Amino acid sequence: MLYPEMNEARNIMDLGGAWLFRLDDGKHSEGYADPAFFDEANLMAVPAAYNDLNEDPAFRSHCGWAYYKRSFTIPRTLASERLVLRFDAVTHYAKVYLDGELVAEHKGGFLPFEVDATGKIVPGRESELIVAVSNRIDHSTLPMGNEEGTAFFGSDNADVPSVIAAKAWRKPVNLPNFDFFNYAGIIRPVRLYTTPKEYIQDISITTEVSGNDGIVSFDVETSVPGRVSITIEDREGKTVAAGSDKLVIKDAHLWWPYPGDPYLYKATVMFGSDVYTLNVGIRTVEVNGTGFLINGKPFYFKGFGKHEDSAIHGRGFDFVLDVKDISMIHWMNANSFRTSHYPYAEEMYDLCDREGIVIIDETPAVGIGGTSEDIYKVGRFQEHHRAIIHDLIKRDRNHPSVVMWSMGNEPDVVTFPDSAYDYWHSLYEYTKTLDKQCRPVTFVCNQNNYERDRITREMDVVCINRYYGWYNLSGDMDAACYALNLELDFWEKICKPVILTEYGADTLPGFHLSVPEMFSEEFQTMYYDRINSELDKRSFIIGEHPWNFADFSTIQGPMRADGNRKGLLTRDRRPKAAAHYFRKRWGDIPSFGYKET
Ligand code: BDP
Repeated sequence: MLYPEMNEARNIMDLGGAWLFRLDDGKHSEGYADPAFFDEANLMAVPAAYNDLNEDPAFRSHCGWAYYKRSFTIPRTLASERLVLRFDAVTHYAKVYLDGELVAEHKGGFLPFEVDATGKIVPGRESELIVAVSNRIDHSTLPMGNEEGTAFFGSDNADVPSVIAAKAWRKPVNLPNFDFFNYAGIIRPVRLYTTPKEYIQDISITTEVSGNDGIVSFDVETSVPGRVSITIEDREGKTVAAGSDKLVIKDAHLWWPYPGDPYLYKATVMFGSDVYTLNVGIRTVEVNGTGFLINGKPFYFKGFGKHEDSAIHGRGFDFVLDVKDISMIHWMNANSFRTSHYPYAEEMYDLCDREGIVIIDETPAVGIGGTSEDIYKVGRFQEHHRAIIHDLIKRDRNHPSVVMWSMGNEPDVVTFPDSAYDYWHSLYEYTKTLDKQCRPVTFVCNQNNYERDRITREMDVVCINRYYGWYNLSGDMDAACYALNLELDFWEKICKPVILTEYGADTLPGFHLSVPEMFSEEFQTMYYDRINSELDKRSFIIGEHPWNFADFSTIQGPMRADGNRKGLLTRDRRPKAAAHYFRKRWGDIPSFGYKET
């Protein structure tokens, strides 16, 4: 799906701002509020997560529907245009009503959807837009919520009669099977954009390198058959290639990750009176033995698992924060991150293309498990998971920064290993069919019985989250390193590239100790130094992603004091001591050829 663009053929109107908003009062049928319901409404910022924008505790703990409303009128001069209403992300389920008519329903909180509103929105006449949003999570949603009555961080004393009774008595609650706050609402921009009546529907590009030349193949979908013409300009604005599908750029500049030059060409696609421009980065990606090659050279991932998370905005789109995060990524001499645990706002991918930051692009399939039964049999998420992978690849396939797809994070793959194998194997094969650039495919596995887990080893790159020294062997870094090495001996025999996609320690900024114990800044630095020394001895380890880039909000519970504190940065992006440690370490580690033998 193409990102909305303003150019000589297309216009954009932003529908962000202060909308009317009300949490469901339990009296409305699933996902519809009549306009009178808004008589007692609050004001709500769009885009933003609604949870932290009101002091009524119901906003944070709400479970179910919430309603947004606004009116608008667009200029009469747009009468001859095609009008498209686009939502970049509504978390997790949306019903959209235009002047009382249901015009769209969308499941999944982190990918865009749009409605052709031509004829429904009449230029010069006021339109009323109501959006019903559900934040409900269960075994049919991704991320997944628990249905057996226990939140991620609470054992809830399963056989205590009074606790059982209280659980049955309380009003419905979301029980996330994942460790980040379930922020909800219209979290990304809402826009109306125009195209000519005959228009470019979609564009997919693939890039190859042949000798010194770059070959860029375009697959352009149009609303009606017709001739497409394409030109490519270099950074100076000079046309370097022209054609209709396969364009050759002589002596091409390749796109290189930071600190190399992330060179971008500008492609202009023309069809009738429609025009769409996009950045094109020419680079190759492949796995070879235990190497991950970008432009044929072995790349070393230095970076993080991240979240879209900040004070007040929650998970709401925040361009200022994204620019700051890119600056901090550069400051720490990192070159990559994983979009843990959901696709991020498209603006971030565009920044990464331009800044040379490499992305492992992850779906919101987090929390698959958490039940005593076989989740692959009792769950109702499978079709949805496929649809997400399909839409994710369609959205992000043209970004040179995206080098690998992650189908999900930490599913249960050991309780029912055969079901897990069948499920993930077929999803892997499906994902492979969708990407013409044939990027590597993976999923990220949790600390488990790696001998029993049959599927992680089948991924193109083995991505493992490990907390030796934190959740197990807590504080004992000698034992932690011993255990880590036993496991790494196992992975060495698998002969695949391995990335440590998560490892970390909760750390309270400003808590200092002379003897480094857990939660102190000294422990966090020592923990990373000890683990990294072991990673450095293994040539098949091709990346290190500490967990997490910054502290972030989670559900309340006995394991979390003011959220997850494993950030190298605080939630407001101030460095802890470990951030300085990594800045130095990564300054000394090249992006290419670090472990070349
Ligand atoms: C990992 C999860 C991540 C958590 C982290 C932790 O992938 O979402 O936040 O553990 O516990 O298992 O800090």
